[in-house]
Amino acid sequence: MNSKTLIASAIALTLAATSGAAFAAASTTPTTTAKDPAKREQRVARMVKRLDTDKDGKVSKSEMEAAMNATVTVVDADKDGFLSKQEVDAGKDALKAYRQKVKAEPNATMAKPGQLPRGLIKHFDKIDANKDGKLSKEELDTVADRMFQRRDANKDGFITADEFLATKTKAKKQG
Ligand SMILES: [Ca+2]
Ligand SMILES: [Ca+2]
Ligand SMILES: [Ca+2]
Repeated sequence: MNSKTLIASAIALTLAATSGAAFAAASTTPTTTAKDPAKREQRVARMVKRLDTDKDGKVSKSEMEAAMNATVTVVDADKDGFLSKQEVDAGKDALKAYRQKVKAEPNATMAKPGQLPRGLIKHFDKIDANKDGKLSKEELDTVADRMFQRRDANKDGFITADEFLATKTKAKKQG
């Protein structure tokens, strides 16, 4: 536990207190929703842990890129170095299958891919800057870069769990 985690917990508690008995309900009933702040915090903590390969408690750009590359490698089914629309469509299943494979061989040095960015299908045509119908590494890097900048609220070149939480909350409210 570092101070940032503590601050995040404090914020979550404050939010729960101001929204009535939400916190009490969440801790006593087994039914949890996506809105449960404690649950979301756990999820973010797990994600940071997975991405944070040098274990300094925050996610650097190169750590983010490494995860992105691992994801792209799995999703790029025909291994031509580009992601077609079909590959992106099937990406979620491909990642799921891959994760099961990693689980089955815990000693193998396999990269741990993250999730496909949610907007990848929706914004496929926009991301495909040169309009050749597939996403190149460069095109994906541009997106990853933009994502990183947006999340790195204090612009120190690292994304902390707090910053991940902040962007997630904003995204939720829009939808
Ligand atoms: Ca790190
Ligand atoms: Ca491909
Ligand atoms: Ca392209």
